[in-house]
Formats: sequence, C-alpha cells, structure tokens
Amino acid sequence: MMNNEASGEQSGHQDDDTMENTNMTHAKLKVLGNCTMCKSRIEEAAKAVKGVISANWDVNTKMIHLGFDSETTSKNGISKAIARIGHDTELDKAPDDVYNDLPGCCLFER
Ligand SMILES: [Cu+2]
Repeated sequence: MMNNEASGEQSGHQDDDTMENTNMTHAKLKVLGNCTMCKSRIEEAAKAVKGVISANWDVNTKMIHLGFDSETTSKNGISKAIARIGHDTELDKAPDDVYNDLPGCCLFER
C-alpha cells in the first residue's frame, strides 16, 4: 500500500496584520481643557461610554487617545459624551450652561 500522503495543509498566510477577534480601534481627539481636574473629568466621561477601553488626555497637547470597540461606539459618540460634561472637542461644542458650571481653573478659552 502506498502511503498516499496528500498534503491538506492550506496556506495559512494572511495579509491582515490586525488582531482578530477584536474590533479595538484607536483614535485621537482634540479636547479643550486646562488642568488635571479637567483631565480626570474628560477621561471619566470618555470611559463612561460603553465600549471605551482606554482614555488618556494630555494636558499639554490637549489630545485624548482613545481605545474603543468600534462595534459599540465611535469617535463621534465619545466626542459628544465629552462635550456634554463641559469640554469642547474638535467635533462638538459643550453647552454654555455646563461650561459655565465648571470650576474657574477649568474655564478654558473658547
Ligand atoms: Cu480643569
């Protein structure tokens, strides 16, 4: 009997270099703010959005780095959540009354 060793091995090559089984997306968003109190407030608002995994705002660059599940939320959705708590973003403006309620040190220039 011949040893009929058919190679059933398929090419496992994949051009996709992103990780599978995750819709993790990263985005950067400009958010106006002044101090470490702003930082906590902004990051808390971002992390409260369902699907957000990480949020890190830099007081110097005013940029927030976001890690989120793109099936659950979006940069737009997170931006709106941040604007709602008083901080203008590159996409959304905070309501005046919420902005006016921020502590004095947090009243960034609009
Ligand atoms: Cu502040």
